[in-house]
Amino acid sequence: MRTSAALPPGQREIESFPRFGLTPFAVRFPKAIDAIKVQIAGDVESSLEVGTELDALARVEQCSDFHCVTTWTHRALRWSGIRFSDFYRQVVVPLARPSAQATFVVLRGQDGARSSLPLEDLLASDVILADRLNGEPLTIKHGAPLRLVAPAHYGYKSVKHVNRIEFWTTSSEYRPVGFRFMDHPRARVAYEERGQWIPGWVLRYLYRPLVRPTMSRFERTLKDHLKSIGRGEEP
Ligand SMILES: Nc1nc2c(c(=O)[nH]1)N[C@H]1C(S)=C(S)[C@@H](COP(=O)(O)O)O[C@H]1N2
Ligand SMILES: [Mo]
Repeated sequence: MRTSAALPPGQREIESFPRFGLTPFAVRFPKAIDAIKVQIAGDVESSLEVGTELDALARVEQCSDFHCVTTWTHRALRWSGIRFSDFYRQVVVPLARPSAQATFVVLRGQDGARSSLPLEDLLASDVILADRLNGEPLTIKHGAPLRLVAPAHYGYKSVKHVNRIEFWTTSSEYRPVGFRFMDHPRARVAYEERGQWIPGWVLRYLYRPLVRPTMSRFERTLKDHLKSIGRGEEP
C-alpha cells in the first residue's frame, strides 16, 4: 500500500508511469479489450470462462505505490476493481471447485506474459483485479481490460490483460517468461526479493541501465500499435 515516507530498499521514485516489461512484450498487444473474459483452469473440477460473473462482486478502490523490479517506483496510483480474495471465494471456489491443495497460481495475459504467486499472497486484501486506473477505464498501456495489482510484490507479478488464471497443486510444470534467476516465487518488495540466487541489491545494478531504453522502446511500440489500430494517443 501507499507509503508516504521512505521508499522500499533500492527503489527510486519517478514521475511518469511508463508502459514496461520484458523486451519481447514491447511488440505484443491484447486483442480483446472491450469485454472482460477470464478462463479459470488448472487442478479444478471444472474449467470455465467467466465475464459478467465478476460484475456481482463488490467494487473496491485503493491507492498504492507501484514498484518495478528494475528499481523505478511510481507512487499513489488509484486503482479500482474487485478483490482477488472475493474473486477466489465467490467465483473460483463455487464455479470451478479447485483442489484444496491447488495453491500455486499462474496468471496469464493476452500478450503471452505470465507470472505466478502463492494463493496466500493473492488473498491479501490489497491484491485486486483492476479494470480502472485514476478514475478511468484501463488503457492498453496499463493492462486493458483487466489486470492484477499486487502492490507488495514487484511489478512483474501484476500481469496486465489477464485472460487466464490457473490453480495448480504443483509448480513443476511452470516456466517463467524470462531467465529463472529473474523470477522469485514471491517477489516481495519489502524484502527486496527481486529474483532467485542473486541477492536483490546486486540485481539493482544489473537492472538500472535497462530502465531508460526499455521505457523508450515500450513507448515507441505502443505509439505504432495505436496508430495501426486507428486509436489516438492514450493518457
Ligand atoms: N501482460 C503483461 N503484464 C505485465 C507486463 C507485460 O509486459 N505484459 N510487464 C510487467 C512488468 S515488468 C511491470 S513493471 C508492470 C508494468 O506495468 P505498466 O506497464 O502498467 O506500467 O507490468 C507487468 N505486467
Ligand atoms: Mo517490471
